[in-house]
Order: sequence, then structure tokens, then C-alpha cells
Amino acid sequence: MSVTIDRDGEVAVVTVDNPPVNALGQALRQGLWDAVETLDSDPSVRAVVLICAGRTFIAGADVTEFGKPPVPPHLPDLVDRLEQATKPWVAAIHGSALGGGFEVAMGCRFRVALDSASVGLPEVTLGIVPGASGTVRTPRLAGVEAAVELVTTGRPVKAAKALSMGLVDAIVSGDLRAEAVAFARKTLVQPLPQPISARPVTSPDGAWWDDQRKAIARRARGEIAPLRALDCLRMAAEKPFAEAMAHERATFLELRASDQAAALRHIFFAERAAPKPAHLEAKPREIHSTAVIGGGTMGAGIAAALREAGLPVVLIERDAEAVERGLANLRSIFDGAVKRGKLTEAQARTRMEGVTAGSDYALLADTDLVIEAVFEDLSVKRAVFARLGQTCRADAILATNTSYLDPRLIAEGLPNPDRFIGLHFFSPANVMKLLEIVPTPTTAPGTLATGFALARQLGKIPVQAGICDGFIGNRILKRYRAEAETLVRDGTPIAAIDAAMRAYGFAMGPFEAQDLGGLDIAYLQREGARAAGQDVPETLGDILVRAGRKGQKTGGGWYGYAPGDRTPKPSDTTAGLLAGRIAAGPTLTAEEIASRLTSAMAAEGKAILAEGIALKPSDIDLVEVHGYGYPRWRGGPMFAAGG
Ligand code: 3H9
Repeated sequence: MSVTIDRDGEVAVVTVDNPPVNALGQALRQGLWDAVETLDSDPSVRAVVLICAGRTFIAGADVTEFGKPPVPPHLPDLVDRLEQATKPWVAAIHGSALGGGFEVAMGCRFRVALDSASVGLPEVTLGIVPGASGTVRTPRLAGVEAAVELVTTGRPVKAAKALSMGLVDAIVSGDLRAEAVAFARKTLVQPLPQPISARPVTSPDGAWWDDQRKAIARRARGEIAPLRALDCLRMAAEKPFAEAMAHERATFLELRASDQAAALRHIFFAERAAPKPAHLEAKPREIHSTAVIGGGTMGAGIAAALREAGLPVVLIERDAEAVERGLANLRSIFDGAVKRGKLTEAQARTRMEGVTAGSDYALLADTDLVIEAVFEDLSVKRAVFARLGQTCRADAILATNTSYLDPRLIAEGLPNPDRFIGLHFFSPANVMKLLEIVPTPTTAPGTLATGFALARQLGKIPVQAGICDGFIGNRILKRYRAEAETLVRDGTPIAAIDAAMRAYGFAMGPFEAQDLGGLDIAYLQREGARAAGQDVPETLGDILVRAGRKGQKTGGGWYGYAPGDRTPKPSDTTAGLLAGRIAAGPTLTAEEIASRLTSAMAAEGKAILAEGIALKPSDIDLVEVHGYGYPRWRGGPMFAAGG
């Protein structure tokens, strides 16, 4: 860590260098404090530029310090000290000015950002509120509405938007240091603006605050921090600066010690560790061209994800008609993105232009990576790989997206099986962040490393999984559903189970989720296993599917649905079908139900770890949070069960 001072005439340039992201650990806080003192007492300095070395401006407080007692100088005091500096400081922002980093920038009299930079207050995503005046200075800098958006969502904004919101004073391109020094010089011939803490703030009326509260409670269901941040912002808008600061600090310290903050920190570090597991020593192969076999929902989603990362895609289907259907699936993904404002028409067109579609495997002769996403049937998949083995380059990486077949069987007979791997995407594959990476015993280390590198390229969270029925995620899902059925058999109402899991933080309970996705997929798997001679006991789901109740698509499954209405209603038909299987049992509270189901998930997770299917508990938590809707602020089943 270093804080160095050099000069450009009457402007001093303070450079912070604390890799990797210039986090505000104690030494850096002290270094900045000392720099303010030194420059205040140097009469030859008239203005100061604060700039950072490396990939980013200060990215925030040092999150690794959060479990420990705070050590002075405290960040709020440092921001005050900066604001009281006798010379104007100019924050020169590149990369991201986040959390404490943006708070430090608000202690400066001016903020100049590179056009590629972003600023934000992401504290709520860590289960806390900004703790060094973010909730108090932001409304005074940019108004209450902008502050509420920035603080309660935690979403950073790009430089152009930051300028329009009043969060930064100027955007520059090219040489940030030279531009910031020139900006600082200009300020010397103009009257200085008030320090932010002295600026006035106007509070909207009570009804506006009530509306915000309702909207946040809906959006951030179960999370404490966004609502507490709103309270801080209201305090900042209605009370004197010092009183609002005291409230913010108390809230910050309380939440920092909360279970939700601990869970969110756990996921934060797990996500950053996931792409670089220690055992990954081989060099990944470079991927410049890709192909997807199968243009159904899954294949089209994978192709869209590849295009989003800028990779050209060859889409292969069985015949001309299927090729057209595949292209239509892909087009509807991009059209949807245009409708939601995520892509421009021109971007959508470019995405489509990067796709070559056909039924001729000869199109794959020079492709670096092929991902198979055809029907979940061993013989169909084997036939695909037999053709890939004949037509692709001998070093092309060949991946299967199977979700429950044994990849070893799929790859049997493939020439050069060292380039074969499982890459299990989750639907919709262009949206869901999780990628299970499944090496077989013959997969080469370089092929495995390429899987991880591809995940990085696609912005996915990679988790390595061993081979078993369902890998990590679907195996836990099976156990979760089985436990939910056990509760039903023991007399707990279906609707009470779903309600309990929603109250725990899932968007849907296990039964309504099955009705949405269709009960027949899991049923067919079980039937397949039974046909193969495995002993798979009958489930309640089997009874429903055999009676034609496959979920919403058949007008009923676990629940009944009125035509055109997706609201689940308890169903007499279902009750009748299951009547003989349900015993009278104790009435469980919502907490007891959630505890039974999450404990079952954790128990399966433990078994998975013991068998070496997952490499570490935090990988299981990532799978559940990013693939199965486990509430992030609970930290995942392993964390919730105590690690
Ligand atoms: C806060 O500021 C509270 C204040 O309001 C009040 C205080 C009183 N601390 O993400 P990357 C590590 S709360 C410690 O892969 P990128 C990370 O673990 C904070 N370490 O890089 C990784 O380590 P390793 C509010 C941190 O280039 C390495 O840096 N700020 C921190 O893809 C690289 O990280 C945030 O929430 C940290 N704050 O993205 C910002 N941040 O190499 C969080 C990162 O050992 N950070 N590390 O695995 C980010 O969003 C991204 O890191 C950033 C760079 C966008 C900056």
C-alpha cells in the first residue's frame, strides 16, 4: 500500500496504490489522512488531485475488515477531514468509485470521471448501509430521488448517467491525470461550491416516502438493508447533518454485525473465488469460434449467451425446418431484449448476424468449441458425438449440456476424449449465472481450465461438479422435493409448504415451482430409471402425472388453475388423488417447515462433499443461490446450516 504525493506546479497529485482494488483498509485511511495534513500545511499547494493506480479508483471499504473491531482513523472522520481541507480536492475517477470510495470522492470538493468509469453505493448488496455519509451526503449532492435510487438498489451508474444525476462534475476521456489537473487549475479562478455537508436538501412529502417503502419491500423481499437505508435517507432529508450522520453510523455498525451481512459477505467472496480454483493450473485454450447442437430453449439460450460474449456461433439442427425453429427461438430472445430496452435494434441484428445455422456438420470443421444441447436421451446424444468425432478438429473442445445423464457414457467411443467435458447451463441460459462444469476421468486439465475460462468470458459463475445423478444442483433439488413430499404425506398442506418457503425468501415454493415447470420432466426421468431396472419408489408427483396433472400447462398439477389464470388454487382433484397417501400429522409452523427443507438440502450437500462431487461448501451455496433461487441473503444451504 502506498499514498504518494507529487506535483504538477501548484497542483499536488495524491496517488493511492493499494492493489487489487484500492480498498480502504486502515493503512490507506491513515495514509490519506496524513496526506491531507501535509498538503494543508504546504503553502505552495493550491489544489489537490486524488487519483488511483491500477484497475480502479477506490472500490470501497476493505470488506475483509468487517468481521473485526473498527480501527481509527474511521472512514466517516476521514471523509469529514477531506471536506475540511483548506485546498480544494478533486477526485479523479477511473474504473469504479464504490461505497467508501464514492464517499471519499464526496469528501472532495469536485469529482471528475473518465467516460468509462462508474460510481455507486453497493452497500445494501452486502447487507449494510453506507457507513461514511453515503446516505447523508448523496441527497445533498444529487437530490433525494437520485440518492434513494443509488443507495437502495446498490446498482452502480455509468459516468454519463452519474453526470446527469449530478453525482460527478465532469466527464473526461484520454489522460485522466492531465485532465483532472487541468480541471483543478480552472477551479482556482472561480468561487468554490459549498462543501456537500453544508448544502441544503429538500425532503419529498410523507406519501412519497411511504410509496418508496412499499416499492422496496416488494422488490427486496426479506432483505433488511434496503429499508434501513431508506430510513437513513429520510433522516438525512429531514434532520440536521450531524443527527443524520449519527443515525447512519449506528445503523451501519448494527447491520455490519447482522446475519444477513455475514451471509452476503460469504457469497461475495465465494463468487470471487469460484472462477479461480487453486487446482486449475493448466492454461486454458483460446476460444474464437463456437457451435451449439440443438436449437430448442436450452440450445438457443446457450447460443444467445455465446453471442452476448461476442463469440460467433454455428447453430446445428436436424433438418431445414428445425433450423428455422432454432433461429426463431434465438430471434425471440433478442427481440425480447429489445422490447425490455436491454438491446438496441442494431445490436440485436448484429447478434443474429453472428449466427450461421444449418443441418450440415461440415460447418463445424474448424470450430474451437461445440456445445451439445439436444434431447436428454443417451442414444440421441451419443449419435451427435459420433458425428462430432468425425467432423470436428481433433483438438476442438466438445461439451455436453446434459443435466442428468452420465457424461462418461455420452463420450464413449469419442476420439480424443481428453477434450470432452460437461458444461451444464441453467435455463434460460442467457440469463442464469450458474455453470456447472463436469469433467470426466479422461478430461484433460487444459479442457477443464477452458471450461472455467469460458465461464469468465460469458460472465457466468463456474462451479466444478463430479459425476452423479443430477450433479450438485439437481441432486439437491431431488432431495428438497422428496422432503417436501414427506411433509405432505405427514399431513402438512401443500399451500402451507409453498408459503413457508416464500417466507424464507424463495420466489416460489417447491410445488408451485413444479407446476410452472411441468411435473412430467422429473417423472420421465424416474420412469427411465425404473425401466433401466433401478428401484425408484413411487412419488406423489407420479400419481398426479399419471392422472394427467402435469402442472399449469394441463390446467392443474399440485394446484388447480382457472383458464387464463396462473394463480394456484388448492385442488379437490389433487386432494382426492393423494387422499390415501396422507396421514394426519402435527401442524408445523412456517419456520419449522423451512428448517426441515433447508436442513434436507444441507444434508444432501454434506453427502455430496463427502463423495467429492462438490469441492467446497461455498460451491454448493453458489449453485443454490445462482441456479435454484435460494435467497442470497441467507448465504445458501451450507452457510445457513453453519458452514
Ligand atoms: C463500503 O464501502 C462500506 C462503506 O460505506 C462504509 C465503511 C465505514 N474489500 O471483483 P474482483 C477483492 S462496503 C476487500 O474479481 P474486478 C476481491 O475479493 C464496500 N477486497 O475484480 C478479489 O480478491 P482476490 C463497497 C475486495 O476487477 C479482488 O479484490 N464496495 C473488495 O472484476 C478483485 O476483485 C463494494 O462492494 C473490497 N471492497 O471488479 C465493491 N472488492 O483477487 C466490491 C474486491 O483475492 N468490489 N475485493 O480474489 C467490486 O465490485 C469489484 O471488485 C470491482 C472490481 C468492480 C471493484
